[in-house]
Amino acid sequence: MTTIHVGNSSPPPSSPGPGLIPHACSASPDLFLKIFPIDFFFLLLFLVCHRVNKQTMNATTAILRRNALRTLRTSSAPLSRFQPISIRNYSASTNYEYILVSEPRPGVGQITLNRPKALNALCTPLITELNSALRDFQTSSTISAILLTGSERAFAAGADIKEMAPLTFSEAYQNSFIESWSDLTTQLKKPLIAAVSGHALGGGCELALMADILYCTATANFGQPEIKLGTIPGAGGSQRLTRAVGKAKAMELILTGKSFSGEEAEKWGVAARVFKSHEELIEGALKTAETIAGYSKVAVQAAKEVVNKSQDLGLRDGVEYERRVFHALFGSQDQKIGMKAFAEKKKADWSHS
Ligand code: CO8
Repeated sequence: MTTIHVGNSSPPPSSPGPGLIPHACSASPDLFLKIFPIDFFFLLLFLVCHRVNKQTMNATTAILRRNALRTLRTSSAPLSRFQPISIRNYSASTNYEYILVSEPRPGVGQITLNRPKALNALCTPLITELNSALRDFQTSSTISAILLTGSERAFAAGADIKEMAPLTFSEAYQNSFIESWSDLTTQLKKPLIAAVSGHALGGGCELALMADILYCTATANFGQPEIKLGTIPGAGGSQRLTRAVGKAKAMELILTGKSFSGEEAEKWGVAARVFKSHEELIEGALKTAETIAGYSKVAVQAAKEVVNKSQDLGLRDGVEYERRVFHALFGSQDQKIGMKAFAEKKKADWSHS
């Protein structure tokens, strides 16, 4: 696995453009050299002002850059609020405590939940890091598909119970506890594959259900055991699991807190595929991610968008929505490239536009 450097690497400007920091002493030194014989005092004054101004500007630029990086790493704001930022030349994995970030295959970004002592229990800092890594992959020009996984023993054993235990209603309500979790799926435009081995319970099960494609091992342990803790699923479990397995099964699972296996997950349509071992799971998920990364990014984004719309719209509106996006793709270069390549029996060389 190689560590990934994402985003553009344009250095910050060494000095701001005209008008950014207006100053009486910002005129060209040449001009002042011309008037040097006339008034030496003013030249001296200019040089002092110019130097002070430049130092101030450099310091300001450095502060802005530092603050931008800090914001990028800690914010849990929705993805939509994040525009590509030019200051993104850093190793994504070095500063994370609870996740590992890598690019195991061309075009594939991998996030591995890495809090082994707590079976990857989803504490707030872990979710903040996960959001940050997903945002980086979303804005990266080289990443086309994302793999999210945990360890062999646990994908994630739920939200961090010890963190939640003392939380009051007003704290949870006023701070919109876990609201940013759902941004992962609603804002991410690149395909997300969850590879689940071991426990995927409570919030862990919900996180896996947020992915676009779910793969698991036969022995994976899914469940919504919140009822045993005196609460209910809070990150979409009652909605996504019900859509996946139907009301009767979802009701039974959520009301009893009973677990279900990876094999059952595949049989019930929760998982797209099931694998015998952890190694096969990761390899299978990477292959799928690599296949997706080999297609036109425009078409992949559109495909994900229309499938997701089916979850929100009625059939008639959904079909109409799909047709609109289908029509729109005739405006893309990749539709021309793909169809021409087929007719000429060649491999398509996508432009991603
Ligand atoms: N939160 C915090 N710590 C956890 C969690 C968790 N969810 N799960 C496991 N751990 C910790 C244990 O406390 C233990 O720590 P320590 O060694 O310090 O005592 C360590 O992980 C290992 O766990 P076990 O010793 O219990 O390991 P076992 O192999 O015996 O059991 C189980 C594994 C079955 C997974 C067991 O740990 C378990 O039942 N965990 C709790 C599962 C659960 O109830 N999950 C649902 C949590 S509630 C939830 O997710 C609500 C979602 C609401 C929306 C999202 C909100 C953020």
